[in-house]
Amino acid sequence: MNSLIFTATYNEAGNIERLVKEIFQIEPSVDIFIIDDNSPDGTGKLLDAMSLKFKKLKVRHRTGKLGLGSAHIEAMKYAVENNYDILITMDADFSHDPKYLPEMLKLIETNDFVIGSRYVKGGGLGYGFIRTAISKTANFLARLLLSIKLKECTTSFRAFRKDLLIKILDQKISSTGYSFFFEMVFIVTRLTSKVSEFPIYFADRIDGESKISKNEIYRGVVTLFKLFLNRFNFKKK
Ligand SMILES: Nc1nc2c(ncn2[C@@H]2O[C@H](COP(=O)(O)OP(=O)(O)OP(=O)(O)O)[C@@H](O)[C@H]2O)c(=O)[nH]1
Ligand SMILES: [Mg+2]
Repeated sequence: MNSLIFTATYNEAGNIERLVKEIFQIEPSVDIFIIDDNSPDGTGKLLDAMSLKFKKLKVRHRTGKLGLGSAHIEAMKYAVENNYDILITMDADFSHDPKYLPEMLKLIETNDFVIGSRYVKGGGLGYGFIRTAISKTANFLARLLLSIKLKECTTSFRAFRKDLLIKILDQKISSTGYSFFFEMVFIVTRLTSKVSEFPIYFADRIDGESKISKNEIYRGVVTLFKLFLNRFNFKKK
């Protein structure tokens, strides 16, 4: 099976080279696709230089910070257009450890969707008190209001099979920012029951700063309530 690993970058110059090297070390058979949103710290230039060395690394540049959700939708389209069987998405800051990739690739053989979970037995996270509380509250509300059975619905360490990606891209997806991640779990769990979560330890970022803004949190709450109001009308296309 040919697999694509995707990550989005915005100011990840301190992480991205090491991440690409580690992924290729752990899973030499995969390709990597990265979308950089014209990072002011030069991540894009670094990626261009790296893609000359690593032929299995493909880089797409966008003109500015167009949002994390929209980058993930582009990655889904890219995976389908280029005929990959599997797409795995992850953050570029080492919160998602590449050591979990072999387990994910194994689990996706028998599932349509796999998510690395901080909230199942054996999982955990390295955030401080406040961010842990925000993350737990967001997951609790999303699960409750959208009746999602998975314990994790916000982190982006995920694997998708191609057939599911095709179905997902047929649906209406309204988020462009961080709320994309729970909206996607909402959509996925309505499209298939072959989903699996496995425990991961989510470390705080190794280098650089957080990009999540108060505005994103506000937009997340609005999206959650919109999806809640629409959930009984969800129709598969
Ligand atoms: N291309 C692109 N990448 C983004 C954008 N926003 C965030 N990212 C990347 O998406 C991933 C997740 O963003 P993070 O800032 O790590 O979000 P977080 O994990 O919630 O917060 P911290 O780990 O505390 O920084 C990282 O690889 C970022 O570089 C964006 O607008 N465009
Ligand atoms: Mg992060």
